[in-house]
Amino acid sequence: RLVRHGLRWRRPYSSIAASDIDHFRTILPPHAILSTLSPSTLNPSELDPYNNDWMGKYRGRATTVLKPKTTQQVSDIVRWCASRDIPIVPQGGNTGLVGGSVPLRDELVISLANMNSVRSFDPVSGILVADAGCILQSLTDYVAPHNHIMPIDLGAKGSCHIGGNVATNAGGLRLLRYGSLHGSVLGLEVVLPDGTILDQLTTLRKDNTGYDLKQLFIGAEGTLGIITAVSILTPPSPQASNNVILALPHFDNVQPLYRAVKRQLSEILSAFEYIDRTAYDLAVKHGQGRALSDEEVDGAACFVLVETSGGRREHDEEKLTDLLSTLRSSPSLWALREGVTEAVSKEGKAYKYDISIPLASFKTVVDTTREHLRSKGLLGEHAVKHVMGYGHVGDGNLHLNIVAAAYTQEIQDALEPFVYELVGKSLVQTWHQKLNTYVRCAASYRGSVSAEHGIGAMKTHALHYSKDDVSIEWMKKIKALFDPKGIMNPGKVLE
Ligand code: FAD
Ligand code: 2HG
Ligand code: ZN
Repeated sequence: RLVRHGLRWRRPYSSIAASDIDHFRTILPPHAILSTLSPSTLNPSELDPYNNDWMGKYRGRATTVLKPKTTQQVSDIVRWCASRDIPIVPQGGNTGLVGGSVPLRDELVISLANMNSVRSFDPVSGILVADAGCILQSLTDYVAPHNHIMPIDLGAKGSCHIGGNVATNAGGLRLLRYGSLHGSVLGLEVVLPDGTILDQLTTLRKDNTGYDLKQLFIGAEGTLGIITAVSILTPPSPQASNNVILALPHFDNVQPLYRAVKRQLSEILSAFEYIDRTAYDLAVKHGQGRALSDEEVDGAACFVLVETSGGRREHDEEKLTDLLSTLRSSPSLWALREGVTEAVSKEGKAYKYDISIPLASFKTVVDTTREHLRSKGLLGEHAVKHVMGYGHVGDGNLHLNIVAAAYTQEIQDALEPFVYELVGKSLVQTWHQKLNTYVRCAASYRGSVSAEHGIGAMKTHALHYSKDDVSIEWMKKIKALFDPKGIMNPGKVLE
């Protein structure tokens, strides 16, 4: 019996059996195998951290989690799974926000958490080679005494893995300055879906020897293979860093401010982040960072956080002071911005739309979504509590968050495809006052339905809003080429 899989047919998946656990015992020590299958005495709740995502939105039914320590062990496990048609979910820190890191059914979870050693660091070139399971913060701490920083920073740094960052091509708070991981990742080691080890762990800055295969795994969300090690370029630590938060009376102030800031700060500008008033109030309510004084926030519609990173403190401060009449420098300003996601999760259940749209439309998209939910009667303490926007202005990336009392089908149906149609390139249906009827008009912002978090399980059905049929067909061909059995993170990225 065969089942349809993208462009081809494949054998149905197998569930893990006790005999598979016996085989895994020949590869891994007992403590690296967590399984509820007989004869184990493991309590199923011990697998909850691996089966549930960070938002509490997606829940898998994995019976078994394996925690290999070496690349060879990963390879041996994957080879066995390929021979048995056992589907696999690679898992890093499980901080992903699109349901990519947890099983949809009873897939095998391979956690990279035990692969957490630095393999090498060259303080001259700044090139770091690390196991995929190294936590981002631990790598930041590792390179700090050598006066280097990681080229990526994000609110989940205390839990997310460098392998997970690469697999999601995470953007974060430093992208404006250091660019995307497609630029700073120099090499990868990957276990392919048949168990073969692809060694592209080069530490070369330049290597134009044909197709750059590693790029395919950056942002593939574990659908093409398991990243086991990463070679990454770390920039020198800035000698001076300043940050300042600005309370703005109108959203219309953001765009001219961004232009002025870019012009006046030029090379020392390292971040320009946006938080609307609702997001700010929520971050303060849930104790993220230091609140500004009542006087400072009086009449503020939104806030921007500007960071400079440069070579000479006096020079940078002078530039900033020239630009701004009041300067407040404090690490807790970043805590406030980074803490919005956590505050949102403390407030309720979040529907997250991570979108690329023109900066000028940030507020319109938030307001339009709020009004849409209001028109459906869904705004209120027991349904949608808040609609807010924050994100990375410099990258044109808005995080539209809708915070509800609970995840419900009604809210979900109200939001999708509404938000995707607003953002993507399909037709939208709008009410035409004069004609007194609905009209279909060409949308909208031709934006991206996933700027930095990925597609995961959440947006497979929405991929076509940002990718045309030809692109999706070639993505499917690439997937089929690397993973003909479709065992690697099934149901993620591609339907
Ligand atoms: P996981 O969540 O475990 O996995 C994510 C995906 O990658 C899954 O599809 C998984 O299968 C795959 N994967 C994981 N490890 C591997 C591997 N070794 N090989 C192959 N595939 C793998 N994202 C941003 O882009 N910018 C932000 O600013 C940002 N801030 C965040 C703040 C908070 C508080 C939280 C909770 C999340 C944030 N995120 C952000 C989401 C972001 O995607 C993740 O935090 C991070 O990149 C995922 O890393 P992880 O190790 O937790 O991966
Ligand atoms: C951020 O920029 C993250 O803080 C998370 O990408 C965004 O919670 C979100 O929607
Ligand atoms: Zn973000």
